[in-house]
Amino acid sequence: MKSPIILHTITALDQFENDFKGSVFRDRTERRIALVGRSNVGKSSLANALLGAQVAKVSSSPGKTKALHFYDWKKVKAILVDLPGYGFAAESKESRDFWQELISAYLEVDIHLAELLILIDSRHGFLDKDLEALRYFSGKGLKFRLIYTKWDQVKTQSDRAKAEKRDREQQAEFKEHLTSFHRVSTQDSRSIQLLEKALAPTV
Ligand SMILES: Nc1nc2c(ncn2[C@@H]2O[C@H](COP(=O)(O)OP(=O)(O)O)[C@@H](O)[C@H]2O)c(=O)[nH]1
Ligand SMILES: [Mg+2]
Repeated sequence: MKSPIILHTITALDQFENDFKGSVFRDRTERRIALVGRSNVGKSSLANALLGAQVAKVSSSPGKTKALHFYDWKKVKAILVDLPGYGFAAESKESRDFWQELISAYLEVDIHLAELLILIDSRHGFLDKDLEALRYFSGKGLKFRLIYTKWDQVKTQSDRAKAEKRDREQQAEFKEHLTSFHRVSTQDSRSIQLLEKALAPTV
């Protein structure tokens, strides 16, 4: 049975117009909180941790299907949007173009987008694909939070200090667009709670 948390899925460009006008999103004025990141960065795992349910598929091999998944995140009165991932190793130009088309179609149509969370692997910091995406979103004038995932995998004090220094340096280019950053691990429920707190409604 389909979980009531799962609201909708979009996989094709021609879905946007009808779906956003139609019954799925009619009267759905909740804030949208969107997650985006490189394939395998831990997006589905974070979505599940935040939603408190195993609704997003977690896999060790990067999926090639590009889709937008919409989840009802009642606890913070929002709709969590799992945007398509980018940059898996064997990605073609067609696939990259399709990612941009899906994202730009979404940004155009969803007037309730309130939060953009860009996920970065704590072990690596910004990779080329992340920089491309960060420049794409800042070019659109969007603000975002950075979510450093898999923080449990950066184990020693010295590695953590190095990562923190690297992140500070890398963030400089985006300081006008960056509203906050968070280090999370699905193994550390406190880190998930802190992120949830930052995303809770302010009114
Ligand atoms: N150690 C650790 N592994 C994680 C964490 N988050 C995700 N993973 C693992 O990273 C892999 C990719 O996760 P997934 O959520 O499917 O990434 P997605 O492709 O971005 O949706 C899976 O094997 C997850 O179990 C984390 O916080 N810590
Ligand atoms: Mg995923």
